[in-house]
Parts: sequence; C-alpha cells; structure tokens
Amino acid sequence: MTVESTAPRKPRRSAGTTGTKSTAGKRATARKSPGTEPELVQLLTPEGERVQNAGTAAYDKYVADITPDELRGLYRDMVLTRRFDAEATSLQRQGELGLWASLLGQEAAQIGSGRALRDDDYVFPTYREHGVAWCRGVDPTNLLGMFRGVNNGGWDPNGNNFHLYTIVIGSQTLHATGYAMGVAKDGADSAVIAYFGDGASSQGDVAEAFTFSAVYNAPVVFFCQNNQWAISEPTERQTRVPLYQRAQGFGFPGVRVDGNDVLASLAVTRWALERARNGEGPTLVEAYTYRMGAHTTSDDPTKYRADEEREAWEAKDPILRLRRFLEASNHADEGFFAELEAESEALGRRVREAVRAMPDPDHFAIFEHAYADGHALVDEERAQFAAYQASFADAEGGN
Ligand SMILES: Cc1ncc(C[n+]2csc(CCOP(=O)(O)OP(=O)(O)O)c2C)c(N)n1
Ligand SMILES: [Mg+2]
Repeated sequence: MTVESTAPRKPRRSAGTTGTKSTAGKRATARKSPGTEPELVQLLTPEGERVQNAGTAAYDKYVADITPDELRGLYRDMVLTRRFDAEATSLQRQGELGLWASLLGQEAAQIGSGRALRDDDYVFPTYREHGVAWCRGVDPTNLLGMFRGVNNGGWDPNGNNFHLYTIVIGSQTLHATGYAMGVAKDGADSAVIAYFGDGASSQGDVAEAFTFSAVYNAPVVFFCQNNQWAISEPTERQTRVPLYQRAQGFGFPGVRVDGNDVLASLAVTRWALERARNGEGPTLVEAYTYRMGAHTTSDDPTKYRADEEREAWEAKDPILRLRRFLEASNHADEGFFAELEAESEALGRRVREAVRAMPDPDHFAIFEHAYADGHALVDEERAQFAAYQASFADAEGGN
C-alpha cells in the first residue's frame, strides 16, 4: 500500500516548495516498516537514471543547476570517504585502532547532506559521520585519534563548525537545538544540522529536542540516517510509524529521502536548510539507507541478520549509481576514474602512516581537563591512578 509523503509543506516565506508527492514506484524494498511503506524522494535510480517528474519537481530545483564538475566532485567525495573508511577498518584489524564504526553504504546520505551546508552552518555528528567530516574539511586522520585511544576528540569543533563525535546516543540533538536557538537569538541566518540514527530516535533526548526546536522555531535540521539497524535491533523495534512521520506530531515537516541517492540527499537537505534560514523552524529528514558493514568492528552482524538483506542493498549502492549516471551522460571519462583511483591509494597510504606515527598520550592529561581549577575528587583519582601505574613498575622490578 502506498501513502503520501507528508513533506514538503508549503513554506511561509520561500517560493516553490509546494506540497508534493515524492517519486512513485521507487520505494525501498529490503525492509518494510510496520503498516505501510511510504514513498521516498529519489532523483537517481539504482541504475543511474535521472528521475524527473511532477513528484520530484519541488526538490529538483535545488539541484537544477548542478554542473558536471560538481557531480564529479560528489563522486570523488564518496569514493575517497569509502576508501578512508576501509583503511580505518583494516587498521583496526591490524591492532592500530581499538575500534572503528564504519559508514559503508551511507556515503550518499552523508556527502549529499554535507555538501548542502554552508561554512557558517554548524554540525553535530554521531560517531559515524566520516563523510560529513570530510565535507567540512576535517582532516580524516584527525578522526582516528579517539578510535586509537590517544585523545578524546581530535579536532577543534569551531575550526570547521563540526562538533566532536558524540557517543551518547541522541544527546547531540539537544546540543544542536540549543545551539540553533542561540543562532536565532543572534539574528544570524546560519543553520544547524544534527545527525542521529534510527535507534537514537527512541531516546528521550531526541523527543525533547523535537519539542524544544518546534516551540522555539529553532533553525535546525534533524538528519536521521535510518540505516535499518541499531546494533542488532531492527528499525521496526524502534517505531510503529515510518520515522519521518514522527515530525508531524511535533508540528514540523518530515520527509523520507533515498539515502543512497546523493543527488536527492543534497536536494532535500538544501530544502530543509533553506527552511531553517527563512525562519521556518526545524525539519526532520529521514535518509533511508543501509549499514552495509558491522555496527562497529566489535560486532558480528551475521549473528542477527540475513545475507540476502545485504545483497538486496548492494544493488542500490550509492557510489555505483552515480558512476552509472556519470558514464551514461558522458560527464566522466576513464582518465577521471584512473586519477581518482590513484588519489584513493595516496589517501590510504597517508592515513596508515599518520596513524602509526600518532604519539602515545600523556596518561595523566585526562585529569587536567575536567575542571578549570582542579577538584579534590579528581586529585584523589589522579593519586589512585598513579599508584596503579606504579604497581606495574613494581611487578616488572620483581621479575
Ligand atoms: C544513551 C546510550 N545508550 C546506549 C548506547 C549504546 N549504543 C551505542 S551505538 C547504539 C545503537 C545506535 O543505533 P542508531 O542510532 O541506529 O545509530 P547507528 O549506530 O546505526 O548509526 C547503542 C544502543 C549509547 N552509546 N548511548
Ligand atoms: Mg541505525
């Protein structure tokens, strides 16, 4: 059964985003939400064909003037992000990282939304937003320090308007909402975007962020990557309605976009950011995608999901579909793909070398950053830790 998309609603001030149905007959098929399977916005089919019809018109205009050069740029972003991610997974397997959370399969959702942002916008990511970090200009090697256990973050959030990775599920939606309320009070026309997952949608923090952002009309985009799984819990254990429909109950629009379609992800995010800038408040974007790999390198998805599900999503690969489109429209030649392959290799080498060269941290540094002026309890813990460390020296001395 087909239901109409609830978004986009007719905005109060900007022209052209009148209510529409999204693309008919292009529904994701691998996993159905309970009840009905809603339509999703798609501008590029898995076969790499451009979708343009009455249903897509409202979003089409946000990518109407995209150049071949920009399309190649999106492709390059996705390829290099995937390469970086594969390298990080290998480095974990080699013992160079303690853990890695792969974004494999989610490149289009992240690059499309990431490239929709302006420099002055502010991003609040989860721990999996390596593609968004790439778009913000955060050096990929900086993402690895925390996963190697040599620092607690790895970059200055204000350097690229990209907050530190957040592990406490959903909490960053509240940070984003508060930040967006501040942006509005400053009278700035920047927007804020909060990334979170399908599992995070069950957190109280996310419901509170939705409530606050709605009543304060905060310029924030809630970008939910529904990758179908929260570790071993499938999305149907999080919700009885399609996630994007949640927004309606809070009083703002929600839309489901094909998260494996970089063009649609770009267009829909631009639309949502425009709403924020125009003072129209929050928007929920549900990017319907799939986590192709394990939750993290500590997880084994063969224990809880079938191979056929992954295979069905492989056919919708975000990178392959843009490549097909670029080739069919003669926007990229063999030389481009060969050069990109060489660039990927070089990135892989650079990442490997950078990780191995990371200095071990000063074990006591963590005690210095909890309070500006120190604290008796922290002093006690520092002393306990010092004694613990010294106990190893004793053991070694005794041998
Ligand atoms: C508040 C909180 N509860 C539980 C966890 C443990 N945890 C880590 S990741 C995760 C699943 C998150 O799933 P989802 O939001 O769908 O994001 P995804 O990992 O799929 O990108 C959980 C429960 C946590 N980090 N924080
Ligand atoms: Mg998930």
